Amino acid sequence: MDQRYPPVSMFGVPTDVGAGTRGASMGPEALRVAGLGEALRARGVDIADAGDVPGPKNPWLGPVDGYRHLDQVVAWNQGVFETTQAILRDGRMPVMLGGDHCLAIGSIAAVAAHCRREGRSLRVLWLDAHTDFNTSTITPSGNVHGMPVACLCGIGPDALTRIGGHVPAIVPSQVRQLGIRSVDQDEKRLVKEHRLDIYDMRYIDEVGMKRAMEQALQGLDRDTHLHVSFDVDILDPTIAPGTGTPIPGGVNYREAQLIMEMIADSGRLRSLDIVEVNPALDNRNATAELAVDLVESLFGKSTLMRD
Ligand code: HAR
Ligand code: MN
Ligand code: MN
Ligand code: MN
Repeated sequence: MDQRYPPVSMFGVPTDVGAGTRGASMGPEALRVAGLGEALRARGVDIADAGDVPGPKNPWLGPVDGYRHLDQVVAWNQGVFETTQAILRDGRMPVMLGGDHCLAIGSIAAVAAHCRREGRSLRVLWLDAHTDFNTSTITPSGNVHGMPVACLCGIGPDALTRIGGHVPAIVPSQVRQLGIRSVDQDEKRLVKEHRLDIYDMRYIDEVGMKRAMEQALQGLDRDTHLHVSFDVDILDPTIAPGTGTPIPGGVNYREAQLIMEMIADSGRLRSLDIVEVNPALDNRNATAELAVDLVESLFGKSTLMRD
């Protein structure tokens, strides 16, 4: 077994209650069918599949007080929180298979609580086309997958901000966001106000992915727990069409590989979300297969001559 990585437990969260398009609920099976477990096992990673977290069905209703399906979003996130916490307590690395991105509230709240208990610093690398920093008053949609970063930073409904017990679960200075190219008007004001560290596509075009990633990973030390929240819509829709809110101008295949390889090289990866894979919109599971390919690189598979 590969000693560079702690043993891994992946688990599915088959829901799209936080999304504006149905289908991300099928993401966990798509990632399994694409061979995620087998690919990591072949790399020498000790990986177990803990099955799926249960939760309520998607009632598919409009917003109430600025949120769609808040009760269901809370129920799913409580399940994610408990499962993530149990995996961390076992000394294993949680890999959450979403599901839409609202589920990162539960996973990151559990990771933050774990780091607080162990006195370790936490860095969150948010790979996404979107900043996901909306609130009930500024959201254009009411979809909670547009709000998880704000909730984790203490801005949101009590039922979500308090999931991990400590409010806020994290502070903006622990977060780096990469690949950003779609931010709503008021959301833009809010991320600036809270000084989020954002490496948007314009910045990546200008300085290059290598430099952007060096900056995003700057300041990690031996004790840092690195959480990667991988929203597949960071990828360009031409290579990753299977996602609910595709935005043109995303990262290409080589850039995506470099992101993953540089994270692997840091040696600090300790938890992971893979979210927003929507098989109903995909082309023969291409997006799930690409996600698996990239996660192999995240676990140290170099695509060129460095193995
Ligand atoms: N900003 C938009 C909204 O809040 C779209 C959010 C889409 N979010 C995701 N996750 N797909 O990043 O409605
Ligand atoms: Mn630990
Ligand atoms: Mn997202
Ligand atoms: Mn997104």
